[in-house]
Amino acid sequence: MTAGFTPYPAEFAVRYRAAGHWRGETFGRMLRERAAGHGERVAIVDPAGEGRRWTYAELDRRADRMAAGLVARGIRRGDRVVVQLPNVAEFFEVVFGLFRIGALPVFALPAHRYTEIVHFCSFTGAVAYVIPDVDGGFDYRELADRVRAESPALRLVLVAGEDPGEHARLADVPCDSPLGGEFGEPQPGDVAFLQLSGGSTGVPKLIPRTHDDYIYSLRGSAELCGLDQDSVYLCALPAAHNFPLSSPGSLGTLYAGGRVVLCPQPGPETAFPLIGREGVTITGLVPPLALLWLDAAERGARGFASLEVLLVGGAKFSEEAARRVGPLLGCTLQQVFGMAEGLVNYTRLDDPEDVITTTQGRPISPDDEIRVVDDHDRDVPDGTTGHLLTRGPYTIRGYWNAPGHNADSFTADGFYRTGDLVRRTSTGHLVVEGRAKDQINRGGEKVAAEEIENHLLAHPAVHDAAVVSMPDPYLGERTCAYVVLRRSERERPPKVVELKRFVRGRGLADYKVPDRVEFVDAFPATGIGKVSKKDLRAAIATSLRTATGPNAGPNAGPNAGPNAGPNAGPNAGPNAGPNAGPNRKQ
Ligand code: OOB
Repeated sequence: MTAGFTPYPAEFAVRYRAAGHWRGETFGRMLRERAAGHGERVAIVDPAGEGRRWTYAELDRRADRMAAGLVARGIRRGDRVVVQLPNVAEFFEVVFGLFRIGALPVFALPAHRYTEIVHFCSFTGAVAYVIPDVDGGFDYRELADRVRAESPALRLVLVAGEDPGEHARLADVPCDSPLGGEFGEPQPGDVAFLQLSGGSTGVPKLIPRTHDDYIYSLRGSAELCGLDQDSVYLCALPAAHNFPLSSPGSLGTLYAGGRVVLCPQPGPETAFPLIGREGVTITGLVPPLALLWLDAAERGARGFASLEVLLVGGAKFSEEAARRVGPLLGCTLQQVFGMAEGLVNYTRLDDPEDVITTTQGRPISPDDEIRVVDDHDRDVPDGTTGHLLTRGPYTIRGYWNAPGHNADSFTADGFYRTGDLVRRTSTGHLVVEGRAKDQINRGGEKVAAEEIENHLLAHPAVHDAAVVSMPDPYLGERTCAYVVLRRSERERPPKVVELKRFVRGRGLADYKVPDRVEFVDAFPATGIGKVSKKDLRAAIATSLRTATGPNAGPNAGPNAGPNAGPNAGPNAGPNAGPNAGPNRKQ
């Protein structure tokens, strides 16, 4: 068992095993078995460059060689390794190599930058960091130079690509020497990797998932998405995210013995030809991408005829858009409402059309326990909106090394407080009605308000900051930062672009830079004197409606409305009330 991990209580572990959910599988053995059963079948297709097609036997061999090479470079069981790769075949070679030796991948996303990566490395004490050389015009080697200087435990940076700069080439790592027996085999109950939480706190929390629990979630997903050996899954979203990884995702597809096709860009111009060429049968998208695909199909783009199932999740998919999927893409929609912490809900392939288009599905497992409660943790009846709490065979019992957060995020009896507001229908399906957590869901990309507020507060002109969501026809939500300037700065306020540049300059993922900034003299207060984010959300929604009209198209996007200067927002006026005080958060 790994330090920092909250184990499942013994009586639950016994129950989950007895029910056949946890079958004592590990990722290392899973791949070995598939390779033994049908080694000649293609497992991974990476169309980049000359194109690569790895069979199960090839992936298995590569995982072994990578594992041996990593050990030769000093990586040991239980070590953490930050993996930040785009959708390339090496992702699977590295991850399965790490699984084999029981070292834990920490799944960073390609969008993450200095601040996030330094946090992942220092918080986990990572000994290695795996990156591409350049991807999407960004040089990850330079990022790694800076990260390394800040991360004492980091001994090794491995670069997938020809020119590793100051670092080592990933391609030079694999070797043939057999693994020494001293490593033992990872156990099914061991933590397999650390996922990232969407987060609502100052820094992202890490999610420890075990072989047993994660394999159950992807086996269950694969079954109810109808995967088999003939399935071809297009990995269009970033491979390391929980949705394309396990719902049913690439790992669910490999479990079922199917084929994973890596898509370098998720837009229809790249994805449709690839679907056509590879005979893709199933894929998963966030709502904004699904909208792009639908629009492309409506304009006459073709190539997706082989597609049988489209999963949409990560953020709420509107009923209107959901109803367009069948007619335009000719496939069955499956809504997915999941979370890296565990619980995943799906509409079923044979659900009635209305259920598929108006709900976000029901849990994978009969042993997923769902509670919908009021503000005092009292259960509310079906049909009433409340807070979603959940416990089950693939939902974590605690974040990694975070006792303080765990006390807030879990009930005493182990239910995870999802922060989502849902309603349960009489059929047991869940409808997501909103969110109680302080997070903005920017088309599936999660932005923790507090994290961005802390970056804004670091600006010398900023006295206080409150980040809220604003409605957006394309992404669903975007971020709006309300800012109170220091009194001395109000005569000559900084420009909005300057504040954005400042936040970006702090080195964080681009999607976290506020889409809009509004200056106010004070924040509206709740009855007990806290910042009323509800009022701020209402204010920006009203101001957008008046500025852009009800028919504002999808491009009325970031700052498309007039970013009226200081004093444009609520409570504009000279009386900085009780909430004008600094609000620095930890
Ligand atoms: C997925 O995972 P995360 O960890 O990035 O985000 C989880 C949160 C949920 O708590 C919920 O707030 C939101 O994302 N969410 C949805 C949703 N699916 C996720 N909100 C409304 N409707 C949906 N369909 O986003 C994730 C993980 C596995 C599968 C799918 C998505």
